[in-house]
Amino acid sequence: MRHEAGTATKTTCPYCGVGCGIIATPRPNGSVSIEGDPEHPANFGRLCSKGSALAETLGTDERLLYPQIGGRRAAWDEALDLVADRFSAAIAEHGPDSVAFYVSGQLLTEDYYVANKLMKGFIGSANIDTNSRLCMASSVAGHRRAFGSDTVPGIYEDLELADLVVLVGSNLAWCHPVLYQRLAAAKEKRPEMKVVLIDPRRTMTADLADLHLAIAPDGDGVLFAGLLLYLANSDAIANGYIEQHTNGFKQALDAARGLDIARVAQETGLPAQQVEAFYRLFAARERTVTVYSQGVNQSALGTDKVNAIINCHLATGRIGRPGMGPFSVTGQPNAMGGREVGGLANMLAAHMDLENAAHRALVQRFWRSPRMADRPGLKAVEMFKAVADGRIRALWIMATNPVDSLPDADAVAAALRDCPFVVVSDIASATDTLRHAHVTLPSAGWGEKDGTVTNSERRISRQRAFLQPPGEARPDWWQIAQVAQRMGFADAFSYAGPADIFREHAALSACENEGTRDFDIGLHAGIEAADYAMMRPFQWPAREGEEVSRLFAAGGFYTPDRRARFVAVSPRRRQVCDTRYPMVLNTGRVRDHWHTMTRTGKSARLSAHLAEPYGELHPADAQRLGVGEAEIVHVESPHGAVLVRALVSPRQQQGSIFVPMHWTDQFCARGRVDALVPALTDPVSGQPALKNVAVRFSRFAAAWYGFAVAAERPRAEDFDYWALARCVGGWRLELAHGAPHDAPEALLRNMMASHPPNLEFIAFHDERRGTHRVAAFAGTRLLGALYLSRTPVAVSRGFVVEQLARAHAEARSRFRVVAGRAGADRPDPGATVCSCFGVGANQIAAAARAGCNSVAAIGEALQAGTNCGSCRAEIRQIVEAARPAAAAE
Ligand SMILES: Nc1nc2c(c(=O)[nH]1)N[C@H]1C(S)=C(S)[C@@H](COP(=O)(O)OP(=O)(O)OC[C@H]3O[C@@H](n4cnc5c(=O)[nH]c(N)nc54)[C@H](O)[C@@H]3O)O[C@H]1N2
Ligand SMILES: Nc1nc2c(c(=O)[nH]1)N[C@H]1C(S)=C(S)[C@@H](COP(=O)(O)OP(=O)(O)OC[C@H]3O[C@@H](n4cnc5c(=O)[nH]c(N)nc54)[C@H](O)[C@@H]3O)O[C@H]1N2
Ligand code: SF4
Ligand SMILES: [Mo]
Repeated sequence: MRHEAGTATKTTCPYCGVGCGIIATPRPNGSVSIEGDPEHPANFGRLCSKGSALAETLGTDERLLYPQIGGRRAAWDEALDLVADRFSAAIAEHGPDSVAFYVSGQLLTEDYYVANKLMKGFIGSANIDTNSRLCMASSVAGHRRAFGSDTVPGIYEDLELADLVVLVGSNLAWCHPVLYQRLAAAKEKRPEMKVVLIDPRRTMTADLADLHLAIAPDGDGVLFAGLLLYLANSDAIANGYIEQHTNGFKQALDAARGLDIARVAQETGLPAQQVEAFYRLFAARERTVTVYSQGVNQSALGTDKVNAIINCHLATGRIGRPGMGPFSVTGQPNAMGGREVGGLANMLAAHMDLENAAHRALVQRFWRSPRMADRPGLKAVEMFKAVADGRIRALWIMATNPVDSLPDADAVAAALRDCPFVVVSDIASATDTLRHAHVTLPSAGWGEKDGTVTNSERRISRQRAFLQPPGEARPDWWQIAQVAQRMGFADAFSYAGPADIFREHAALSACENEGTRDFDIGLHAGIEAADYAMMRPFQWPAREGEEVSRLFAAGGFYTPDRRARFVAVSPRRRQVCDTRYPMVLNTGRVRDHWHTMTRTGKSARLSAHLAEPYGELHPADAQRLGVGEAEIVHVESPHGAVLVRALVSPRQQQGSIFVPMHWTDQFCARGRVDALVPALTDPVSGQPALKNVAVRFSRFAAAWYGFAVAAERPRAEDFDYWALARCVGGWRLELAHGAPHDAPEALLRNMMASHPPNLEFIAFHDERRGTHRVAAFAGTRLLGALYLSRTPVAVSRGFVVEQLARAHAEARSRFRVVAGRAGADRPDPGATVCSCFGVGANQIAAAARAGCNSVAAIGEALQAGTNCGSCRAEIRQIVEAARPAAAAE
């Protein structure tokens, strides 16, 4: 369905697993208005910075528009025929296990369902795995070990109803911002509610925490096993629940033996009083929710960590009741949907088990398929090893960017380079993975395609189209179905649209279910296209005549005896460092970017918050290695290296360096952090350990540093360090280089994409100090400016960036550009904090010094923090830092 300008469409955000409802309204001028949907039960109208900026990412520049074969434009028919032929040929010659699909939690459920059906039921291999392996696999495995099914028992409201919320390895403020805001609002209403944060770093989420445990990397298993022991000796223990609904309590307790508070403190690097304070809080508060995310999952001990947490909830019977439960928050918008359709190599469709012969028979009957995979396929990391050693001869990658996001990422690139046939379906025209594609398929993106996604609380919502796909882009489900038809499976893949697929998926979930499987959306098994179009968000299970929002309060687990299983985890902490690689590399996310930045990198607003790859390290480590603030550091492991900006901060633990996962070869010289990460996985879940990597770092000896802006994308590839970001009116560029530079004017000229005849340079040189500033104007327009210095360049980025969009008729205004500073009449706004209103740190600090002594007061004075609210924690920090200064004035 296509909409006229002015028609509002209800849809769901394509970023994180909170799954916020959005109202999108195309405007007559071609832009789109994006608002939170006040009726959506995930967000009730709120949106975070990324959701609010969605309109800025919808432009058709940098989009794939046509299929390509070997880099030349091809017709859809030719490309699809080729994919089908090459897959069929590989299967005929080397068997079904010689081909693979690597898919994504960013596919819609309908896309995912079709991909899984083709691979498992028609090709007859289980070689379909997903980037959710890097994301949720340990939670899935932990759920299945404990509950017998991959079930998230609780709902978002539980975070608001709880008396204690424990956040483990979750930077909720930046990664699930709307859920964080719901929690923050609930805590403001009920200040007696407590929040504990368990994270080696003091993240912005600590802003809300009454207690922050800066745990040693991978210490969580020990902490929660010790908690189990503590709970067993407290009033919190729920003997009735344990007896009636669980097995294995005694063994779990035995495994934790000896973990008294002193031992736990020693193993986790935490002060004993902190451990005790946490244990006491947990024991005393029945309404407890433990939220966990990648600090738990992305570990070689990930599944054990998950079960150590779940054990504590089972032992206290705090599960499935209001305000209680273990809560794995999912990362991607459809991580849950992918699990529901069986998109992981070790699962079948509709939460059925690949290892279960009855389940296999049921699904095969339902699909009327010629064959059925009967053993688990290759999990992501193994899959790429199999690509490397030639076992996989044809690979189709959809909606993920493995050359950046898989561990040992340089080896992944090499494997793709050598693979005989690689197909990539994406929306972006240039990614590090697309470089290796033999066939490139242009997908319809968010706002252009229809389907469903499931959020962290099991809520299924519609994504709806409100724009025409650009060029010849087509939805992913269509691409897969077309290939399936051409491989000879026309009957089973002749879907007219996503409604057809959803209906089939719903019917399979209910097929011979009768309450034996958790995932059941039988209520929608007969849904018509018109009802699908109108479908409102709902939670599963959704059976006829039954409403369930939470599970397991009264047992009813999906194990054979319907009892939950305690898992006897033998807790240990994983220490990875040695004398050669003495530092821990920790990786993760920043507030305003999404993964490999193919979408958020298009937004100037989102790129302003953090504009380059950085390594956050403790002042003591920086000093020890002679690294100054804002210098460049070289971080390396035996697998690879990156160059990142040093961000010296006491929020970071000593001995550890944090590098975000977002920067790729498209945006910087050497920032692909997964090149450093070994391909080491959790033995149960196969999830890679992305957060605890042994590295060393050293200062990069820069001969000079540079900062530049340019109206057109500048050339930067010649420099050792470069990082490119969008800004209003063009691009901004950070530089550093080991060898001396050429004449600054020549340098700037070389970087600039075009050179109109009226180009005019104005420069300032201080040879003695090594400071150079050059600006290039064409008429009144600034086309480029470059600032060079022997130390990190100190011009006002905010000011310089703004000059691209201004007219410079007067000499004075041109000289200011060269100076890189506003006049005294216009103070430097400082680094962007509030991306919605473009308010900088200096402005906030000035307002705080002038008497705005709360986040609310800053909001009234500057608007900062009053739209999406994602920056409120940062504002509070600045206000607090300004307090003593204000008092002294
Ligand atoms: N802004 C933004 N939001 C996102 C995304 C994004 O790209 N950008 N991506 C989405 C996706 S797919 C995901 S999976 C989620 C991830 O959401 P989160 O898991 O919240 O995010 P991360 O930054 O990956 O990691 C969380 C924290 O784990 C901590 N950590 C590291 N090691 C340990 C440890 O041993 N123990 C403990 N307790 N903590 C540890 C890190 O310091 C980090 O602060 O975010 C989603 N939301
Ligand atoms: N070191 C380290 N590595 C990590 C992590 C970490 O914390 N640390 N986190 C891991 C986690 S949790 C995750 S989820 C992954 C994420 O890593 P990736 O999945 O590799 O990252 P994305 O940038 O989200 O890639 C999505 C791709 O799909 C494209 N795309 C967008 N919409 C569509 C569509 O509708 N159809 C198609 N076909 N393509 C589309 C985008 O342009 C982009 O190229 O990274 C993992 N890697
Ligand atoms: S919290 Fe932000 S990124 Fe996540 S779904 Fe909501 S608006 Fe989108
Ligand atoms: Mo993720």
